[in-house]
Amino acid sequence: MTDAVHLGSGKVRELYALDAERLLLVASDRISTFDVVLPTDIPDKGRVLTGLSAFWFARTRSLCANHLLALRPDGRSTECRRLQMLPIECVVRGYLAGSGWKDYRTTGEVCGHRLPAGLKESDKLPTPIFTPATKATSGHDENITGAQAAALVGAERFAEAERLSIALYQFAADYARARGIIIADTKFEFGTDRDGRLVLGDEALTPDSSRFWPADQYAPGGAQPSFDKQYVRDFCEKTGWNKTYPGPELPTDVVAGTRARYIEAFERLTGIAFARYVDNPQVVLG
Ligand code: Q0N
Repeated sequence: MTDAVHLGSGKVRELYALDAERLLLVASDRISTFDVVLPTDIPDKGRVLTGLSAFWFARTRSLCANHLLALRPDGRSTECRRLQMLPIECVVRGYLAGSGWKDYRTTGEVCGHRLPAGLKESDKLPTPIFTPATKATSGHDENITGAQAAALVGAERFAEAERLSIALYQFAADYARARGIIIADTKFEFGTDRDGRLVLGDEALTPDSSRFWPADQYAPGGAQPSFDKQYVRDFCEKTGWNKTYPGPELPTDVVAGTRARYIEAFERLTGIAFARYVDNPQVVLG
């Protein structure tokens, strides 16, 4: 890390250049809710997300190439291939939530996909849909139609990104559902390598890039509890916080409960004890 050049920060992650071909992606323990990063960390959250993402990368390599080169012993840093990132967010929705639900309620469509009439909030969709968004440099990503996305990346790239995104989502959603977790939707970021091949980048199929719902509490017709952030959301609602910066400090019981939920998601999905991951992160690659 001594000569790694800091390239940028996400809300909860940092990106460094290692050399011309490699990046270092470091996941912090920061947590955001209602789009605000809170002042209190969730210990091990960065390790949980890094481990989960690496777990999925290892298991989806036959579906789609990805940027993962190595997992560092700290469990929160990954060495990645440096790509040329596409200027779109590749979102797949299997259920009607968030901006998808909002758009459906006002237009009957999501990103140009006409959906059946009469769907309720959080309903399962007849089939997963690809709902691209533009990467907003500040503020919120904006949903766009397939035609708009194809104009940004080219029709052929668009079709390939759509096919790969749906295949990845389908694989992970089926896998997670068998372990009691609904992946309602997820966001992928793809790039191209020097040979022009599409490669999955960023983090993938984590609770930060997806909506994870506890399957045993699934009840369409309203918003669903979040598998990972529900204690945080409930606490924030209770304080009467207006959801603008700065957010509230979290009490120790909310921190502990939230940390336990992240670890539970990791262990349910991977079938690996989190303590084994901390001891040797390579266990998720097997
Ligand atoms: C890249 N972002 C957006 C980390 C995540 N493999 C790559 N090659 C080139 N660029 C990127 C990647 C990746 N992943 C991805 N920015 C650059 C998300 N960032 C925001 C900051 O934290």
